[in-house]
Amino acid sequence: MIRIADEVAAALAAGRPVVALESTLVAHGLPFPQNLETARALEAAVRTGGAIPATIAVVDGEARIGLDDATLERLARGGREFVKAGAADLAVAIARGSSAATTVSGTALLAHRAGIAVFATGGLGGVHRGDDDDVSHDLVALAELPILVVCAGAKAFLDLPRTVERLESLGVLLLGWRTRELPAFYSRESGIALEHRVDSADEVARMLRARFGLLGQGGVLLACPIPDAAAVAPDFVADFVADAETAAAGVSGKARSPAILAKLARRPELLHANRALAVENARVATEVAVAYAALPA
Ligand code: PSU
Ligand code: MN
Repeated sequence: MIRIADEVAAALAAGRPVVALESTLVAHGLPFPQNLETARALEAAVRTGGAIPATIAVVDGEARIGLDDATLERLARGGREFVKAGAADLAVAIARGSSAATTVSGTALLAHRAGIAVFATGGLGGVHRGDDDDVSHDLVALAELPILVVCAGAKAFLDLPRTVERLESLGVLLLGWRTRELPAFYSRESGIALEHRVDSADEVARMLRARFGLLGQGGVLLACPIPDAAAVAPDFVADFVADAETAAAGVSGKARSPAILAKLARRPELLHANRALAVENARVATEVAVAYAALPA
């Protein structure tokens, strides 16, 4: 059973804008208490922009679309209680009555099942460096589901050129928000050129309608650069990523990204940047959700 919070259900029924938010970023991407503060800031950014936030997680076996503040706090404090679940893992938590934080793939699937088309996160999963076989399910899920994911590109410690190639092979539409360069999570620049720059939320909304309606296609990725004030210089990031990767050398599979992020979050400027980019993505996603809901039928 999918349990949709009253406020979210009412908005969906009335065709008002809703923005999905994910829970792995909260439970496994940022340390407590900054994770709770960020989760609340993401919801606040969506409300300020005129939409209803729907943070998604599996709680005691129930797929939940929209969490109350007490549950958000339980998620943020939860540590191991909320296992990291991609789309493939959701059934395990649901069948066992356990709890799970949902990744981009898990969140996108549940958002889609609930009828939500716009979703904001921090950074997408992708192809890990040095291991072309370690590819996040995020990419495939995005290709299959008619959903918009707004993110600051893929996370900085991934192989960005290979991630972009993979998105292209999968047929994901990759758009740059007011940029022709793929953002690199903590930094605004990656050196990777994007074919499609978009400048208005309305333009993105019309692309979504063409993809999801007329063409019957899957996901769109809107890559949104971190705000200037919080951005970190690429060489500075590169040094810390190298250290974090060394520290996480023995960690593979699902635990790998959280282990690297945990190490990176010890640098105050990177922790601050991660929060700032996630909030910016929520803000931009809200603009698009509002424009999408306002499109004439
Ligand atoms: N963005 C962040 N922090 C995160 C994530 C995104 O700022 O922790 C999460 C998302 O849930 C994404 C996951 O789906 O990291 C990717 O994990 P992996 O590389 O194991 O696929
Ligand atoms: Mn992985």
